[in-house]
Amino acid sequence: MKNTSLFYSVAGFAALSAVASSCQQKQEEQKKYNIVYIMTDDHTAQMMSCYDTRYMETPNLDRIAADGVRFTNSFVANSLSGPSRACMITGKHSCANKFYDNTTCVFDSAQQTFPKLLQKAGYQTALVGKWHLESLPTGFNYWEIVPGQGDYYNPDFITQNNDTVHRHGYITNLITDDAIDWMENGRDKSKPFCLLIHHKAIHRNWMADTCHLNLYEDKTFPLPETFFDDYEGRPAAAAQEMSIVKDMDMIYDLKMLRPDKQSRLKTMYERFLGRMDEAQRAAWDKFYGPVIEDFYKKNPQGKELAEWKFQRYMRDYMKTVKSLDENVGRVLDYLKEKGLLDNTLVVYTSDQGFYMGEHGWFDKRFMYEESMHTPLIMRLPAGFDRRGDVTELVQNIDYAPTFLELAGVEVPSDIHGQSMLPLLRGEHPKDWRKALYYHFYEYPAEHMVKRHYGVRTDRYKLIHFYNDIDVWELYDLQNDPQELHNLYGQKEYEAVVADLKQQLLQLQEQYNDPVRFSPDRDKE
Ligand code: SGN
Ligand code: CA
Repeated sequence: MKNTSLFYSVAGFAALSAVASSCQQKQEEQKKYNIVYIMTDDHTAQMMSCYDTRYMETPNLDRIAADGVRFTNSFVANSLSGPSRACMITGKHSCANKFYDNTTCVFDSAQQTFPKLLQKAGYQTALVGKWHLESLPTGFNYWEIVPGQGDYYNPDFITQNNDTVHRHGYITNLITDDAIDWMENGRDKSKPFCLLIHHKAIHRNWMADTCHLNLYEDKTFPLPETFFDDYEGRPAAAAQEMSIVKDMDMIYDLKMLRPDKQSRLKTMYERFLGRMDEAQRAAWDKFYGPVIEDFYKKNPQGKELAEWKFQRYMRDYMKTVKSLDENVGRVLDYLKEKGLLDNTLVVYTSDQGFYMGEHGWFDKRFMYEESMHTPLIMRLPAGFDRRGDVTELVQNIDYAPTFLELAGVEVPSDIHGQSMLPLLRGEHPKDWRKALYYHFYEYPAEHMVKRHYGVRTDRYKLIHFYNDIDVWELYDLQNDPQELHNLYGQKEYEAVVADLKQQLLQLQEQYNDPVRFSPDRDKE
């Protein structure tokens, strides 16, 4: 692939000059950009004020967007943690990186990843936080990860010698401490660096830091319009088990612990509480005690209970985001204080989106908007003048080629994604993709979201649910942004469907996905 990074064009020009002195080379070396990539878990754009002002303020995240760009059409390829991380780190869809789901896969750590390629090119690479790919990280000068999903309080970390160490404190603070410590004391400062900060927050069960427990309690949020969705014409949506009303656990998710009450996930919640020290537990009980008492006294039922669950979910989620926002602020302040901001690309994203009550849900997995969409904002280094919104269709497979190109490393031809650098320079390439491919595999499994693949253009979305079902869905995102009306099978959309099926097949062929739609069977 052609190498067009800003660094390289400067370097290429310099190489043409008569004398390429060692002094010049040194200057060029210093020009190499650093990359700070912050990825949270399950943080959805609805809960970031730079995307959505209805719910909460995220001033530090907004700083990134205000000083840089906000992607308005940013999506994942497979809306689940492990698969999403594998797509991101390889720049390839699940069918190529082979990490299809969280439950059966182990990432083949011998395969090509962008940190390995950066490291080979002289970058210092580091990863801290959630990894979730089962095999140990490779391609990093430094790493420290949490086992599996990690814990909110006093968590364990796996260190590079495969030891498990126990740390005291709240997870989001600890991951940030580790990241800043590596930037300050761990790396070779004569080299450019790429640091991946992978937060555990805001994953279920949304346990806030004790200092934030009292926030947002005076706020009441309107139920999303689709909260009581009846899923008409959408059998896969009807079959899920991620409903706030039906599936949210009163004790584990909503924290209504009382000795005489039982729930499916009570033991897990008790295990989480068991990690707290006395002071943390006292602060926790001080806050939740009165909430629990009030809840069981009032004993809400039916719609009143549904509304109560939604409000508690929103508040817990927001409190957990609050820590994140503050800790992103700490990273930005560090970079600023050390004079690194001008030379560093700062990326903030999530491993996928999340439902905040839309369709009545929490969790993700579906190709429907709130889950397939993921926040993506970037603070750009000097030399990149683009500001405001980038509206092109981008996907998490694009991060790897973007970082490689930024670093002046040739992008291997087997990478599926496209470098976003032209977009960051303010260009609107004519050959930019017109359709995105999506494939979700984890079924049967928790939350019971059926297997599906599909294609999304700027206007339409076509989804095929398969395996133990054979159902197609078509949405006109312009007229039906909430995806309530499945138009598949309607005569006036036949041409649209035919066109989308062609695009779908073309993408499945391009990415060599063996599980693909069969046009011949379709004609039967
Ligand atoms: C856990 C959660 C699920 C969640 C998956 C995947 N259950 O299993 O609600 O969908 O993680 O999330 S829990 O009872 O353990 O909280 S992912 O973001 O890691 O893919
Ligand atoms: Ca996740």
